[in-house]
Amino acid sequence: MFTRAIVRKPGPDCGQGLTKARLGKPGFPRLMAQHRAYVRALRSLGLRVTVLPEEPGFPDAYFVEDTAVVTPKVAVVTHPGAESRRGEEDTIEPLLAKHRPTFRIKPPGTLDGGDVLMVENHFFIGITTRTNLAGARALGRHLQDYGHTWTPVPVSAGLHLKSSANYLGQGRLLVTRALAGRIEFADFPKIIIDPGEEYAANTLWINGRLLIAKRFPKTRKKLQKLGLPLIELDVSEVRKMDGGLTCLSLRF
Ligand code: CIR
Repeated sequence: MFTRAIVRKPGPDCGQGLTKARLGKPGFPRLMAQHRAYVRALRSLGLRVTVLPEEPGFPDAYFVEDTAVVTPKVAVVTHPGAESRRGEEDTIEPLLAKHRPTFRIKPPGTLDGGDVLMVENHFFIGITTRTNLAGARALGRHLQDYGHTWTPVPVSAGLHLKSSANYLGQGRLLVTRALAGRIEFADFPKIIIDPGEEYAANTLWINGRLLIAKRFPKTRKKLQKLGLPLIELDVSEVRKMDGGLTCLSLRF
């Protein structure tokens, strides 16, 4: 059960962040409107949302998910894989330390929160261009110390693990075809994304409800069949910077 979330406002320098999306620069007013709608959606689900101010000089800082991994028992602040993002985590650490015993990933380990998928007590940690094995092992040790289990998952498509795989509650996963056959996910009932809708894999499950990206009709239809209440949000501007629904918050 999540009760809180932390988000950060995007800044006017949002177009200077990292991206491989080739969808053009985000429109700042539209991005802000989408961000506000996201915060409203989290609040409508009963979460207490802390909205941090923009962080000048860190155009990707509103993707707060990458700065930490928070479980019901422990928080681990990351050492982000992209050099331009290092430092974003410093303002997050004291906020989490109020709620959880808090640890940090140290170099040479690198880790982005977008690579960490929590499935009840188990954590899948994507090994990507942002998260290395040393970072995954360091996180894994902290998780184990608090009674969690974990497995690494090599990821070759998409930016992060959660760009391609997310939790739907009740032991179910939503995955792209690229990850559907992975042995690590073999024991889970899966909904597999249709080719062309890969972006829609980034859904956000919160307390039995699911936030999904607008304009992915095939995925929406599949998810509707689960009987999960869906909340559709427009994240077109977030997508231009390679971000999605999970990236915009830390939930705990
Ligand atoms: C980056 O490349 O780091 C940002 N532009 C996007 C980060 C998205 N974060 C996430 O998926 N957790």
